[in-house]
Amino acid sequence: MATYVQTVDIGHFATAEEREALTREALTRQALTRQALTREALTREVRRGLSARPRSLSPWMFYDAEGSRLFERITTLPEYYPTRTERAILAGHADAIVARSHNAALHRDRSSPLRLVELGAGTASKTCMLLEAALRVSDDVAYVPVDVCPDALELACQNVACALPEVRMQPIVRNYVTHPLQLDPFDGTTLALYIGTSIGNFTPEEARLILRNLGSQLQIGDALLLGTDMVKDEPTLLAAYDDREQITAAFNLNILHRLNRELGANFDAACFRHRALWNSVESRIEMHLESAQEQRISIEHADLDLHFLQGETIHTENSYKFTDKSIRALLGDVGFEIRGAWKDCRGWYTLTLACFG
Ligand code: AVJ
Repeated sequence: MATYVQTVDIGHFATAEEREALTREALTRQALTRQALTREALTREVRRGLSARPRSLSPWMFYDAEGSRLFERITTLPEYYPTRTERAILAGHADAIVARSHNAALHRDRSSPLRLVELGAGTASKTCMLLEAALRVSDDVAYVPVDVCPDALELACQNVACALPEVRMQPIVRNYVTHPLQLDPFDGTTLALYIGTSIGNFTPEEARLILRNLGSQLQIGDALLLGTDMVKDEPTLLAAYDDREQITAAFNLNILHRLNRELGANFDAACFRHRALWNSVESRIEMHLESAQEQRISIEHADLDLHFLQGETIHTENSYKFTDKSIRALLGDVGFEIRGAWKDCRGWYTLTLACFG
C-alpha cells in the first residue's frame, strides 16, 4: 500500500518558531492530500453503509473539525467518566508505565532513544504526562501523533511543542482504519499508545486486525499501552453516551451535517433522534440515529437517493466495554504479552502495558 501522507522530522536543532512553522507546513501539506482522499473515503463508506440493512456508518466519520470539537466537549461532561478516569490513572502512574516499557529494552541509559507513537491522538490532552515521564528516562524523545483529523492534530502539536519543546514532533494525518500505519525504522524503543478507549470502536475481529497491523510495525522489546473502558452498571454506561446537555446527541447528529457539508446531502438533523443503548450480549454501547418520520434524502456527490421509514435507524458507533478476561484474550490473540495493568480505585478503566514479541 502506498504511503500517501508525508511526515517531517523536526530535528533537535530547529528553534521553537522553526519547529512550529515546519509542523504547520507538514500538516497543511498533509491536509491537502487528505481532503481529496477523505471525499473518496466518505463516498465509499456512505454508499456501503447507507445502502445496507441495517444501515450503518463508520465512527471515523465523526471526526471532522466540528466533530473533534464536540468530542473534546464530551470529555469534560460530568457523565463522561472515561477521559478523567484515564487521566487520573496516568497522573498516578505515568513514571511506572514508562519505566516498565523502557526497561524491556536492551539499552536503557539516558542516551537510548524513546519514541511514543499514538494512534488516534486527537488533541493529545493526556499524552504530556507520558512524554514528561519519557523525558525523565531518556534525553532523546520523539512523539508521533497519528490522527484522522488534521485540526485536532495541529492542536496536539501546539500543546506538546509548547509544554515540552525538547520532544521531537513527527505528526501523521492518517486514517489508520482504512490505511494501516507505516512507521519509519527506529533505532531505539517504541512505546505505542492506544489510549482513550478508542479500541472500543471496533469489533473484536477489527480490533485484532488493528493491533496486528500495529504489531507489524514494532520491534521485539517495543511496548503497547492500551486504554480500555470496563463493563460496569448499565445506568452509568448509558448516561455517558446520553448526557443531559445533549452534547453526545450533537456529536452523533454532526455526521449528518458533515454529509451535507462535504457530500452535498440534504439531511435535516431535526428529523433524526440520537439513541444510545447497552447491548449486553456484545458488551457494547451502541449509538444510532433514528429517523423521526418517513423521509427522502439525496446525497448528491455520492449519487444516492435514500428512503427512510419512520423509526428506521443508522448505526453510527459501537463502544465496546471490556473485562480483564477480554483484554487478556485480545492481546494474547495478537502476540502481545501483558507486563502490567493499572486501574482507578473503582475499577472502571484499565491501562494495560504489553510487550511485543
Ligand atoms: C473516542 C471512541 C473512545 O467510545 O467513548 C464518546 C467516542 N462516542 N461519546 C467512546 C464517543 C460518544 C469515544 N471514543
